[in-house]
Amino acid sequence: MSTPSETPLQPHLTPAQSEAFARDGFLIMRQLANVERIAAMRSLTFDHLERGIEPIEYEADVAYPGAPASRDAAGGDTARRLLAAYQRDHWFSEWAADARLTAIVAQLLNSPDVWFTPNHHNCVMTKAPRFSTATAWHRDLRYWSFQTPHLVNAWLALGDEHPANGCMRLLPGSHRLTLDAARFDEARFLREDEPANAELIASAVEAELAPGDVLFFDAGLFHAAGANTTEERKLAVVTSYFGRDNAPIPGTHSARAPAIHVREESHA
Ligand SMILES: O=C(O)CCC(=O)C(=O)O
Repeated sequence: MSTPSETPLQPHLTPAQSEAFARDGFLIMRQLANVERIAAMRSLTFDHLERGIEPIEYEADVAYPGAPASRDAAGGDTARRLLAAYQRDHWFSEWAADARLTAIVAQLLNSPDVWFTPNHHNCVMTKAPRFSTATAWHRDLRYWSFQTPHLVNAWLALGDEHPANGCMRLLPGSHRLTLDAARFDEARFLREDEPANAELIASAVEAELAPGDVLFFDAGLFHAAGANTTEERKLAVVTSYFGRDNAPIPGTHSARAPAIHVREESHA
């Protein structure tokens, strides 16, 4: 587990970190959340899973290859995500608006003001042993509707993440690419049988994380993840943000619930 201390309240990215994020589309910051916070969020997650507190997305709902065919099939009641994390408990809403977290997001978005969107991610990923499925290569932005593509996700590990339990896999620099429609399938995943994608997919890196580490990534970055082949659930809290240059397009899913202003210029 992480040490009891957290990083300073207003962490400043080094020029090298800012450049790495611009170039690669992701940045891992270690130990942003402390033991107490991680323990509280883990225990809430297990409690909500145990009590089946909705809204929950089940493996059967995503219908990825290998997923249980329906909620009634074996493993069909395996929770993949606890949705609406922000609304579940103060530990989650405080994390989404945390000063350290949003200070980093502000720098990555180059915006002194930061808004949290409750309409995307806003969840605890609960990748389970046995019935979890792999997630193919995609950009989160593919179904999001914003005025600009400038959004950043923050993926907080509530436990160790590594290839065996299905950690995130990333294609560095892929947020800057424009790709032909022929390289995608109908659900807008990158086609793995398409020779034109081979070199890109071969550039994948694994995001290994320890509890309290945060993977920040551009919502346009291609990423994927494997199934959990271990005996323990893998838990991560995922939140998404945009800055002053952006806003959800009215009338779309991205505008359904109002965005929450989690960082104001006066804090910058
Ligand atoms: O943990 C996973 O399977 C990846 C989830 C993911 O990529 C997403 O929700 O966008």
